[in-house]
Amino acid sequence: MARTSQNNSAPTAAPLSPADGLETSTKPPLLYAAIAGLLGGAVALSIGEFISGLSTAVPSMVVSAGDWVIDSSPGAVERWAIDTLGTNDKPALVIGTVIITLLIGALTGRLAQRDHRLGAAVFAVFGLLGWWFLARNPLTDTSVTWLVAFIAAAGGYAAFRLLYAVAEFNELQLLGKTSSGGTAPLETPTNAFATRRSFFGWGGAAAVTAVALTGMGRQLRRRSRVDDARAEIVIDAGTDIPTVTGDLETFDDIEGIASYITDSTGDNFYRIDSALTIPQVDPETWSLKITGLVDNPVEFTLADIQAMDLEDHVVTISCVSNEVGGGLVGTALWTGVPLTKLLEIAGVQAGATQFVSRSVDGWTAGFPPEILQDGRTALLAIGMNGEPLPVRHGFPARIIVAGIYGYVSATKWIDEINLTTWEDFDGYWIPRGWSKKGPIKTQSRIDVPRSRSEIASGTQPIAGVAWAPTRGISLVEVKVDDGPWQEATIADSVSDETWVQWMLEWDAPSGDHVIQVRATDGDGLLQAVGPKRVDPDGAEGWHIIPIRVA
Ligand SMILES: Nc1nc2c(c(=O)[nH]1)N[C@H]1C(S)=C(S)[C@@H](COP(=O)(O)O)O[C@H]1N2
Ligand SMILES: [Mo]
Repeated sequence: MARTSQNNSAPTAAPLSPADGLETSTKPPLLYAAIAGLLGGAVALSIGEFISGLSTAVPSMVVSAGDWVIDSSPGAVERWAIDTLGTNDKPALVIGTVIITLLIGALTGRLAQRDHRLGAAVFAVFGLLGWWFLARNPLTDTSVTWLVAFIAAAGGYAAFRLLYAVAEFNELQLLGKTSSGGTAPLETPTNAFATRRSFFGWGGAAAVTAVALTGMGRQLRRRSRVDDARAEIVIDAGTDIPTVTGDLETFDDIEGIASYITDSTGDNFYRIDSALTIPQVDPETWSLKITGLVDNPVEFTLADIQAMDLEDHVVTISCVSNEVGGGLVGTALWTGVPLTKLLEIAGVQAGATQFVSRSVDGWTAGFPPEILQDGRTALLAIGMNGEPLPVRHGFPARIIVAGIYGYVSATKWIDEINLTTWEDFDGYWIPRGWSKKGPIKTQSRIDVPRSRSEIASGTQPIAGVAWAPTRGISLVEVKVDDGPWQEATIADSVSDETWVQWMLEWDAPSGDHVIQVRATDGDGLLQAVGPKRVDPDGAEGWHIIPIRVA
């Protein structure tokens, strides 16, 4: 298709820029080639999204790629991302993955200008990567990964080739050549845009297809398949939730204080996990295996668990990443089977020095089983505040162990308990720079008045919560400006495994003030003044807030 200098003098050659070399004369301009590649990439991704909407056995390729980024980034980077991007780190990851794919698509267009085989090669690599991201995702049914990746890559490549061919054809026309290569100079100077407009028609169609497939996939996925099944499960919490029944004196009436039992509907109860999409576990087919250093490896269905003697315990759980004064802590009535009971059935061997739990999506946590001997609450929980576990909190079953942080114990969507040795295994967060043992540190928090708020002068409550499960809280003290530490009143709590609400009445004088709180645990140990950052084993420090009294 080489253009000769004679051809070059034809009037129709005018729209071509001088930069177009002899060999590249009928190749689409870079912009068009890049758009073709970008849209091909978009179509490929959207096919993956659509298929993942059709089947729970196929997670989204984009999300799986994001999972890989999370899994392979050092803990510090993941922490940094969570800190800087806040709870937006997950959408940001997904958007980042999409943008990178689109950019690579655009580059593919550029490569294809040189040699079509390069374009095909990039889509082949895309397919391979897509396959690999899917295959390493524990939620994937691996028998279909090849097919999904192939369909996505092939569909994307087909879209790319189509658009590229349209762009190429347009260039031929601009050159006054037929697609068969013959020269047929046009009588009127060709309007380059009019000739190229068909490309935008096809390109628009590809874009609409990609958006529609993605939208349908997301819609299908959103229709959470387990919500209906969950609604049918009744949690027979033998105990009524304290305070709902009014059998406990709490400070729930103080406006702005964290209520003694945290609302677990909606998103009021904090949620922390590494899952880009919340695992949807079918309770009908779910089972929990106990494996490793046990005499009788066992497997329980949900019906097996429900048929056991269930216990109810109010327990405060907290995240090791909770900053001083932070909200990554909550209290609920948990219903479930004591872990000791399950371990008894499995017959734990003497050499077992680590209790590892694993979720359906491959997340893991481990703690020394010897801590269970002090009688603390440790459950395979299936109920939260009298309802089946909310899907975001681990439906159908999770671990709750009083007194240790979530990252070493509280596995949601659990499907395996493995008894092993302390040395033989590290849970998910350990190689990412977090301490292997995670006892919850004593913390206290001022909820009322809000930090940096302005309140009226006169008698005002200073109030909040303090927790040190399983040691309990024996004293909470408040200090205003340079005044003395004053003892706050502590509300009722059901046990030392929960937080306590505390309150101090304050005769607030006008002006700017600083309020501090500190707690002493049930062992008589004063909360550490720190300050210490959250990693590697939990923040330390007294909560201090500035406020203004009008
Ligand atoms: N499967 C799974 N379980 C998990 C996690 C996770 O990332 N994946 N995160 C843990 C952490 S770090 C905490 S603090 C608690 C939080 O439980 P919640 O989201 O129900 O409040 O869940 C734990 N269980
Ligand atoms: Mo956590």
